[in-house]
Amino acid sequence: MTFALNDVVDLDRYPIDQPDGDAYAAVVAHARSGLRADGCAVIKDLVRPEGLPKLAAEIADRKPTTHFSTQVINPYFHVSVNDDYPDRHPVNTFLERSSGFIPGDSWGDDTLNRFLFEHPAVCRFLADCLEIPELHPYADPLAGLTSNILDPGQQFTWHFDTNEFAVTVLVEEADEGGLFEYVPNVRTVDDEGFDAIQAVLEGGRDGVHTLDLRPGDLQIFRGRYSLHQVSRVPEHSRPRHAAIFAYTEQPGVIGRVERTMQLFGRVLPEHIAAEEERVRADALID
Ligand SMILES: O=C(O)CCC(=O)C(=O)O
Ligand SMILES: [Fe+2]
Repeated sequence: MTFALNDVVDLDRYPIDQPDGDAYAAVVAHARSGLRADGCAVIKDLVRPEGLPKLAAEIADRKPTTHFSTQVINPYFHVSVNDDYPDRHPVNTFLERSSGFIPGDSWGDDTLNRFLFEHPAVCRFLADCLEIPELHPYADPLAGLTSNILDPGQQFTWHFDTNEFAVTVLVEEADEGGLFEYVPNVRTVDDEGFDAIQAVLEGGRDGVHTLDLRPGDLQIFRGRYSLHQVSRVPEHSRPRHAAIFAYTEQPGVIGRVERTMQLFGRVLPEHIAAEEERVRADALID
């Protein structure tokens, strides 16, 4: 099966394959202003309506391969108490993350989701939005292309990402809940912002933005500095499905064993090899 970019991206409205054009410059300027202001940009209806059912069907077909793991985590994905900090502190505040991920190795090369994720024009466009020279699909075989699944009753609680940025296409929305919420730049490189974070973890709404994301919208998000969550999908709602595209500025990056186990419940030989490579690079005697 071969695809054309226009099958999935609304190139009439967003000609992301024509980087020299005025329309391209306009959408990049829109994304940059959002990213500069609060680390978040939304391109409404980037996916054309005809492409959406195909993305949705691919996710539904692979849903049985979702790795669900209910964990009680702090915003840094840790699960155990740290006695160096007080009880009432973000490091020692643990909330439920009960969503799951469809892993990267569930998607064949012939899927529209992968086609969109890896398309060179999409990578070029995203790099321009993010004001970086280039970006590459994250080479991690499990964490590169995923789908985040929130079934009824589930939530993805407040956290920071380890990646500098993430790209999401909402594919199926919940009838209620399942909202992406974030606190822009609640921490910076030199300020952890613990007090503001703790207030949000305790239910405070100061500084919380709720995104109006609809199926077909593309979101670019800098999740390392902005605390964020996907709110709980109630039991009576349909599930929420999002395609998540991870990229890196350098080619060939592979995730760490520990985080991979946490998110996917397993690792592949590539992860082990990359870990050994790291050890070798750091230690002088081989
Ligand atoms: O599903 C989403 O919209 C984003 C989920 C998220 O924050 C993550 O995967 O780190
Ligand atoms: Fe996240």
